[in-house]
Amino acid sequence: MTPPVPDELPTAVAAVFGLEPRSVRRYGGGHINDTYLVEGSRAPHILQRINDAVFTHPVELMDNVSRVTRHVRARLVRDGADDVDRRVLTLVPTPDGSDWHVDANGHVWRVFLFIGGATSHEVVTSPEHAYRSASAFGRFQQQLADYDGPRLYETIPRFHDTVKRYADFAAVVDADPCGRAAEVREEIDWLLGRRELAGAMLSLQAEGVLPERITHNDTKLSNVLLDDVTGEALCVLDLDTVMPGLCLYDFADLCRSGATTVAEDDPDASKVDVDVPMFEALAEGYLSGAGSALQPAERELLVLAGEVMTLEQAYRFLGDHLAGDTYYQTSRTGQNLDRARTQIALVKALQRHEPSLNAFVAGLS
Ligand code: ADP
Ligand code: GN1
Ligand code: MG
Repeated sequence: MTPPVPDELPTAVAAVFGLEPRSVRRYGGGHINDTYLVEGSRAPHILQRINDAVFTHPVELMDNVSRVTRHVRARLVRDGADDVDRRVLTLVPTPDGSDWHVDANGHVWRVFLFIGGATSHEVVTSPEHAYRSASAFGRFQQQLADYDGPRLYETIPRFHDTVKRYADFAAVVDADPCGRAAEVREEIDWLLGRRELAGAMLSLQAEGVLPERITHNDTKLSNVLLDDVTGEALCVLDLDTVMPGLCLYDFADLCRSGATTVAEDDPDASKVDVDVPMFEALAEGYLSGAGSALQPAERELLVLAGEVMTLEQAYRFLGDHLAGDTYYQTSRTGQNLDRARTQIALVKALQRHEPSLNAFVAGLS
């Protein structure tokens, strides 16, 4: 866990970036970084302290973000897009030209232009919303398909290595540092029984069926901004995990976060089911955005990928609950357990719906 940010520090750091802040307040619903909205005499900006307990090489991470945003910006300009500053994140450097600032305690901060008149939604509101968000992530895949710079750093090595996630989970169950395992034995046993499913994507990658690409890796629906007036999906956010990966992971996390009937931390997992119209809209949207970037084998595995990613998230949430809530930001006791339970219920629901969801995907052109 990173230490809390001292109250006066964000304002001081904003000044380092030359922002002349009048108001600096916490902003957004992310689980990882410390995010602030800075308002003052200049246009609003987003200020973030990178969570260096999660991202242990923040300068490499910033190098990735800089490369990726510049590449996407160049693509947008080349394609004649309007309003480019609202369609890609824009890093704002310090007056001496650095994309980041290191504070006295060694933590790394950065500033982006604030994209106004747009909202990142925690919960998907309509199939149209799902379609647009998914097509933005598909388009992001398409925009990065011709990136030919140096290989991006792996900002979290083996981030979507679900077999390692399984092993890490089994280890924390054994260690049980907070004595919480006995209360969640049923969930633990179910998760430990899913080893084969956990390895499904990695086996296909090892067999050469699934190619490595540059992917976002954290495509939950709150990581895209929708225009408040037109509803258009403007900009993909949260580029900290953009690195080499499988594009199926990107569809899968959309499915996990958007094709469900309840919020990620709903305390009543019995309400979880697949929201079929949302799933359909996500699949159509992602494929329309990614277009020719996807191979037939990738298209055929969308549903399985959704199951694996949701399972991975269940290992991570229940593992964090057992570890004492050290990774994800929480606002109440038991939140990570509730999150884990919704994920388990969603894996089961996706498996129940698998034949019809696969048939739907097969019917898409
Ligand atoms: P985390 O990694 O903690 O999820 P994010 O980078 O996703 O952090 O940012 C958290 C939230 O802040 C986003 O969900 C979004 O609401 C808001 N946000 C981030 N960057 C911008 C931006 N450039 N313009 C407007 N809102 C932003
Ligand atoms: C975290 O950063 P945020 O809140 O968008 C996490 C994702 C999880 C997600 C679950 C770097 O995403 O991997 O899927 O929470 N990001 C990181 O809500 O671990
Ligand atoms: Mg986020």
